[in-house]
Amino acid sequence: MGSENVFRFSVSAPQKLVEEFDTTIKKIGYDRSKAIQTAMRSFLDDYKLSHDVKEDVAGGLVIIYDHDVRGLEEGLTDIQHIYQNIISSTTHLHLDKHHCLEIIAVKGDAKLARKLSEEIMKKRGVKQNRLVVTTIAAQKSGSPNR
Ligand code: NI
Repeated sequence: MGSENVFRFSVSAPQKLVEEFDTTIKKIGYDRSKAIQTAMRSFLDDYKLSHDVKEDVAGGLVIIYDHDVRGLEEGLTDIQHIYQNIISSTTHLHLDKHHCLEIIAVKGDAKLARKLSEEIMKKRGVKQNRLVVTTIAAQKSGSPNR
């Protein structure tokens, strides 16, 4: 680590986000550099798992969408029918009057899981979309004690 080159760079962000970020990292004793580095690493890990993996994966796609957007619910159901081969279940939570959260459990081809996620993200009214997966192979080679 000590021999690693360190670069400085500046980042623009909305004031509110920066304030919340600073308040939060203060609580856990991180400075901005450490917190940003941690966030960058976890972003890269997520990206690798959800984009670079070629074998089968298992996990979930968590989406939050605007309940009031006309046709969105039907559109999301249509997409899920197309990808039914990799979807094992869907759980729907009515968050408040205007927002729904859906957890779509996926198991199968990583490429299809990513495509499902991308198709959903394209829909107007989808506010958050997070695909969290692990490789099935990684579990097989994991600790035998579990
Ligand atoms: Ni709902």
